Amino acid sequence: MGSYDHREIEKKWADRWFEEKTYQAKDFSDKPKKYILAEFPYPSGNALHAGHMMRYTVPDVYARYLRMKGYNVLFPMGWDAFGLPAENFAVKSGIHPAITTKKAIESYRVSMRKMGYGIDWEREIDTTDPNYYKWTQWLFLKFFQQGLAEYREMPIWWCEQLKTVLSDEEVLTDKDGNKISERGEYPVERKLLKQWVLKITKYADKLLEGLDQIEFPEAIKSAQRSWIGRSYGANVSFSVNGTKLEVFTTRPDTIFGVTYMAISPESPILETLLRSAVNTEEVTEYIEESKRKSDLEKLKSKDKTGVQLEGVFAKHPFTGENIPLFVADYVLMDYGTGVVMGVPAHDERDFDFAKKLGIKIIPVIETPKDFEGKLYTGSGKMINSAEYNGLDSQDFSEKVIKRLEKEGIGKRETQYKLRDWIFSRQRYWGEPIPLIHTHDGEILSICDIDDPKDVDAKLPLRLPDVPDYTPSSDGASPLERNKEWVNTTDNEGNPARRETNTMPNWAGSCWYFIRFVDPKNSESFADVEKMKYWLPVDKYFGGAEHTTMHLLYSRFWYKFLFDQGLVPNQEPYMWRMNGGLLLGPDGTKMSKSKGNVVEPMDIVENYGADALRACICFLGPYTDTYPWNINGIKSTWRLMKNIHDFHQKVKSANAEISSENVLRALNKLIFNVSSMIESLKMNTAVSEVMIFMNSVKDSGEISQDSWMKFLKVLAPLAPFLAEELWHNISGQETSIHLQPWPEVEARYLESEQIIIPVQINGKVRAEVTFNRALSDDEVKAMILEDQTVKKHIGTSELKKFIYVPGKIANIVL
Ligand code: ANZ
Repeated sequence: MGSYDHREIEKKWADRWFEEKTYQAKDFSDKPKKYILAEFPYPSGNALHAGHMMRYTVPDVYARYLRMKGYNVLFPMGWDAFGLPAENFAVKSGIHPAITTKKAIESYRVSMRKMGYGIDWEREIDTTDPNYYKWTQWLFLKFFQQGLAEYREMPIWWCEQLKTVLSDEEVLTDKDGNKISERGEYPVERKLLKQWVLKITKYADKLLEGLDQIEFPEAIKSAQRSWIGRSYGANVSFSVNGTKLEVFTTRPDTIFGVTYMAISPESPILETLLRSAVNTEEVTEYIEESKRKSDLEKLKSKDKTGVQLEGVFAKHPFTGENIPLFVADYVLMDYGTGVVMGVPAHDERDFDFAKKLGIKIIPVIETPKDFEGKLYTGSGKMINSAEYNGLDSQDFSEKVIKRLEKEGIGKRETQYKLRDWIFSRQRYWGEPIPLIHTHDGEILSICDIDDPKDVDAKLPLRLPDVPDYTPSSDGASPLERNKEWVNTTDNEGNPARRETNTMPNWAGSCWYFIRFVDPKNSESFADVEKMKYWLPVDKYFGGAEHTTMHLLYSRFWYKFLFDQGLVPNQEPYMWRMNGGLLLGPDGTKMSKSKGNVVEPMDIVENYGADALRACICFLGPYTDTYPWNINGIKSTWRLMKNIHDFHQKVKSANAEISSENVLRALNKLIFNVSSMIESLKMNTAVSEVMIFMNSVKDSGEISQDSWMKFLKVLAPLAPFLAEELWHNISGQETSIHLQPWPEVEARYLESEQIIIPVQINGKVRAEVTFNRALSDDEVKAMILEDQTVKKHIGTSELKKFIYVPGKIANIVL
C-alpha cells in the first residue's frame, strides 16, 4: 500500500459495488426488513448539488449501519423527472426535455455512485419512463373510476410567463405584497378555468386521524393539521327579502352579538342582492377592485375594507331585527359559505371591520375580571342574549344548534381549510391524462382498468414526441397543437378528443415508494406480497418544503389505495424527519448569482467522498441548517489519511492481542457510535472516530482483530476507505458492508451499569438497571420482565414500546 489515494480507492469500489450488487435488497428474506427512504431528487442541472449531500449522506450512513446490524435493508433511489424545471430549461436551451432529463439522470447516477451511497440500483425508477407512468396513469384512472377525479371550473392561479396553472403552494407573496410564482418569481393572477381536481377533501378526516398512528415530528403533524384546518360549528340561515343567506360560524353562541353580515366580493349571491341595493355602482366598483388582491392579503390586512349594500337588510333568525349587509374582501369565497355573521365584540377581524365602518358592537359573553386584552374571544357567561343570559357559552352553543335544527334554519357543520387538489397543468412535460372527451360531451377512460388485457393494450398512453413543446399563448396545453394525437375515437368509433392537460409535478412522487418494492412489474403497479413484505416505509427522510404538499398528497393516495384494497396498510410512512439546509460559506443560501455555490463533485475530486461524507455528518444534526466550512473537509481528509497510514502500522506490527487501553477505547467507540447512529447523531459519531484515532496512537498494541472491528465501525461513515483497508487486512472476499456489526464486550466499558427510567403512559413508573452493552431487544425484554413494570402493565395491551438507547424507555398501553 502506498500513500492515501482517495481517487483510486473510491473509483475501484464504486465500480465493484455496482457490479457485485452489494446493496441489493432481497424480497422475502428471513431477516427483519427495514425500508429506509430518502426523497428522490429532481434531476436538473449537471450533477448532485450541495443540498443533496446532506439529504442522502445521513440516511445512507443509517441504512449501512442497519444492514450490518442484520437487517434486510431497502435503500432505493430514482428520479422524479417530470415537471416545470426540466421543461423551463428545455424551453430556454432549445433542447428537448427528454434529452436534458436523460442527461441529468446519468450525471446524478454517476455522482451518487461517487458519493458511495449504498443504493440497490436494480430498483432504480424514473417517473418519465413509460413503464413507470403507465401505472401513474392507471392509478389516476382508479381515482376517476371511484369519482374522486373531477373536471371542474376552478378559480386558479394563472402565471402568464410560465403559461401554467399553479397551486396555492406554488405561489408566493413578494415584499410588496404581490403574488408571484415560486419558480421564476413571475406575476400570477386569478382565473376561472376548467381543471382536473383530485378530491383530497374527502380524505380530510382520515388524513387527520392517521397522524395519531405515525411517528412524525410534532411540527410536521401540526403543520398538516392546520393545513387541513378542521373547524366544528354550524351553518345558520339569515333571510333577506325571502332569499336565504347562509353563514358558517364556529361560534353559534355569539348569535345575539351579530350586528352585521359580510359577503365575499366573489359570491354569486351578490348578483341578486345587488338588484335590491340602491348603491349598485359603488358596490360593483369595490368588487372589481378586490379582484386584484390575493386571499392572503385580504385575510391578513389589518386595514379592513368593505361597502354596505344600502337598502337591503337580513333578518336575525332569533330576534327578527334588521341587520345591515356589507361586501367585504376579508371574507373568502372558498371557505364556509363565503358569508360571515359579524360579531365584532368577540372576533378580531370583525372588530377591526366594525371599528373602521362604524358598526355597533354588542358583547354577548361576559369578559372575565382578570382579562386584559382588547377583545375577549374566549368562552364564559352569556349576556345580552335574551332568555339565555347566565348560561355557560359552551352549553349555549349546543342549545343554539339544536334550536336552529328544530326550526329548520341551520345545522351542525364541519369545515375544512383544505381544498381539492388541482391535478392538471397546461404543459408538455408531464404524464398525459388517459381520458377522452366524446363528441357528446362525455368524459371516458381510455381503457377498462379492471381488464388486464385492455390495460396492457391501451396503457401507457405515451407522451407524444413533439418538436414544439413550448407553452401556448392562450394557455392551452402544447399537446393541443398535435392534432394527430388529439383526434381519436371512442369505443364505438365516434370521433373523440384526447384530454390534453398533463399531470402536475407531484403525480409521480405520490406512489414511487410503492414502486421501489417491485419496480419491474408489468402486470400491476406492485405485487401484493412484496408490498406486504416491505411496506410501510420505516424511516422517511426529506425536505421541510414537502410537509403540506408531497407528504400530504402521497398519504392521501395511499389511504385511497388502502380503501380500494390495493395496498396493505393505512399509512405509507411510519416515521419522518425533515432535513436542514446547507448554506454557502458566507452563511446565506447557495445561489449562482451570489457565487457561493459549493460543487460537491469538485470536493469529491479533491478530497474524496469519504472525507466529504464525514465532513457533512460532522457539521451537525441532520435537521439543522449550517454554512459550508472548508476547514471541515480538510480535517476529515486528514482523518482519513491518518486512518490509512495507521492501518499500515497495525498491519506490519502484527500484534496478537490488544492492550487493555485499546480494548477500552474500542468498546467505548462501538457502544457510542451504535447509539449515535441509531439516534441519527452522525456528527457525534464522527467525533467518536476522531477521539478513538487520537487515543489509540499512544494506547499500546492493537491487534489486527481489534483494528478490523474499528474498520467495521468506520464503514457506514467512510465506506470506501473502510472497504479498502478491510480487504487489505482481512483476506476476505466479502464486502465489509455485508459483515456483522461488532459486538460490544461489556467488561471493557468504563461504567457497565446504567439506570433507565421507564415511562408508562407518560409517567415515570420504574427504573431499571442493566448492563450498557445489552442490545435493544435484550433491554426491552429486561424492562418487560421488571416486577414494577409488570405490575403497571397488568392485563393491558402493550401498544408501543420505545427505547431511546441509554436514556429512557416509553411504554404506551
Ligand atoms: C361568528 C363568529 C364569532 C366567528 C366569533 C368567530 C368568532 P375558523 O376557525 O378558521 O374555521 N368565517 C366563516 N367563513 C369565512 C370566510 N369565508 N371568510 C372569512 N371568515 C370566515 O374560522 C371560522 C370563523 O371564521 C367563523 O366563525 C366566521 O366567523 C369566520 F366570536 O362566525 B365566526
